[in-house]
Amino acid sequence: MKLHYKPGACSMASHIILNELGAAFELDKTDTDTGKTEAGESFLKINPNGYVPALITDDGEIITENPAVLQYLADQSPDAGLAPPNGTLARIRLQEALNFVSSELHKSFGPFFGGKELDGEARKKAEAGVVRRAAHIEQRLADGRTFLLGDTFTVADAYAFVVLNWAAFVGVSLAAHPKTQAYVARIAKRPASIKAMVAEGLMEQAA
Ligand SMILES: N[C@@H](CCC(=O)N[C@@H](CS)C(=O)NCC(=O)O)C(=O)O
Repeated sequence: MKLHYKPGACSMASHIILNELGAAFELDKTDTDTGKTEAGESFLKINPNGYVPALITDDGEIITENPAVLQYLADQSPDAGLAPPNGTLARIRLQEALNFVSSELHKSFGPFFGGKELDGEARKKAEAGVVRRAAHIEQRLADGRTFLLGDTFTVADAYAFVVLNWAAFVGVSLAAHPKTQAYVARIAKRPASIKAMVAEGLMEQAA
């Protein structure tokens, strides 16, 4: 398998899951600005939308869109338990969580990555948008559960972790949501997360 990624971007969720699974994979650091893969090919031929992640399977299929890529990966090794079995209510709950992360939480960061400096009212509004969506994560964790669906880590947690981690990067405080902060710190300590962050150049390898 080959994962087209950008350091620290949402594609890191799939990178973490590949590590969790101990799968054999290659990485291609793709430049979405120039539209070129690491090998210098046109990325638009792989994903006409021009964004990561894009996963090339061992059969040569191209899979895009975070919720689809993540579920595909989880289904390669069902025994790893990174997604509940298809056809169960638990799987629907996973899809509910993935869609929330994708279309609400992830998109709430859009204004910070729009290429324009945010100041004054625009910044306040953008910060409030992130904090409002993070409140939903806080509610999910209110009963003391470790992860979004309960006590088992799933692909939705990898995706939520990567997105929530952007808060620190763009300078949005999640102090109003202490359980969410602890959740992010917990997932950051997983060996699969550390390995992905080191490989993507976000942190140094511990001595
Ligand atoms: N709907 C897409 C969104 C993916 C996305 O937003 N990717 C960002 C990185 S987090 C990206 O590649 N942006 C570069 C661009 O759009 O040119 C998905 O869920 O996979």
